[in-house]
Amino acid sequence: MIENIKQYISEAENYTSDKVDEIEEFRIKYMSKKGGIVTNLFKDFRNIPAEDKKEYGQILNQLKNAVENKVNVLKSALKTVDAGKKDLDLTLPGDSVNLGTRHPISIVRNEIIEIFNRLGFAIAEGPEIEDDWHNFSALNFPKEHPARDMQDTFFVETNPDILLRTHTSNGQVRVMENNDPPIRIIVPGRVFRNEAISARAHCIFHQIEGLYIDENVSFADLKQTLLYFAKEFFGEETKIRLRPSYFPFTEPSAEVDISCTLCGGKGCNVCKYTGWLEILGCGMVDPNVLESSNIDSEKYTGFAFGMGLERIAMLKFGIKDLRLFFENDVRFLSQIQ
Ligand code: 2U9
Repeated sequence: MIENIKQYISEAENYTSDKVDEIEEFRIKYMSKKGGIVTNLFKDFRNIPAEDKKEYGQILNQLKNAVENKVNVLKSALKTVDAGKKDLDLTLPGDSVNLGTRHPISIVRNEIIEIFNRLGFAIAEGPEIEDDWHNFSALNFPKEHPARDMQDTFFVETNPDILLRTHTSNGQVRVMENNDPPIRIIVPGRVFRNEAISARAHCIFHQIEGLYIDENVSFADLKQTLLYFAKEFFGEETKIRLRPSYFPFTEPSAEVDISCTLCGGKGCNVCKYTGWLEILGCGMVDPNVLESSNIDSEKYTGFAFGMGLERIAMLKFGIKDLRLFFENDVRFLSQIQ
């Protein structure tokens, strides 16, 4: 009898299956209240001679534990396999991935580039670290001009000839030096000015400048190009207005306003009740600038314009503080698409 039970123990310990039905069958075979092997052996207990009862009882409990243990182990293995199968269910939708958004300055830059591309302007670029000639002298800045002061310009170490460009115009100068007209380019890029950081100014900002040089380029061409740009960028109903201004590199020069994007010109707190918003500066390229790059100013004329992208992006998206563009806070960036 004892030998039989030992046989059952070894059978139970060696049993294995990964199917629910089979494991249940195994449990019933041993543990069923009606006719289960373990149940029957417990019933036989009373017929066991008194001197054998202790050994019989112990070995029988061993069998019961072996069966129960085996059932538990196999069932929990099944649960793990089930969970594993769930992970592998290829019909489930995937985990969503947070896609980034373009930076508002990039959005505005790309849109402006596209508009001028449609007018035949190619993209050019210049270096951020520049010499005095390409940033100032070739652009008709007099030696004593305040824009050259230490206050406005970041110089590289103590060399007064090497500086961080204060505008992207160095790109146009380099194109003029290396190409004959007609020239029709826009130059996007980062520029640097030694200014205190505030809601309206930063020491690093972004510009797009344009340059068009050919025979017979006139102020009317400039006005029409900028009107086309304003309508494309701010909406068909947009009007422009030019006010006389001064830049060393253009003559005549003008500042350009658009009719207020919020109130359409009626007056509101965005346009400070003037109905107009300043968006860029422009002018006819000064003959001195053409001659500095060996372009015949008797034969060719040109217009140029420049705009700050932070300002345009603030107007387009209704952003009140320019510092937000430099913080890279996703709570801000993700709101602008
Ligand atoms: C060459 C000749 C002329 C580029 C120009 C402006 C007017 C202008 C400002 C707008 C806001 C700079 O970002 S800002 O502070 N720019 O008003 N820029 S005309 O004129 C050039 C450039 C290159 C060879």
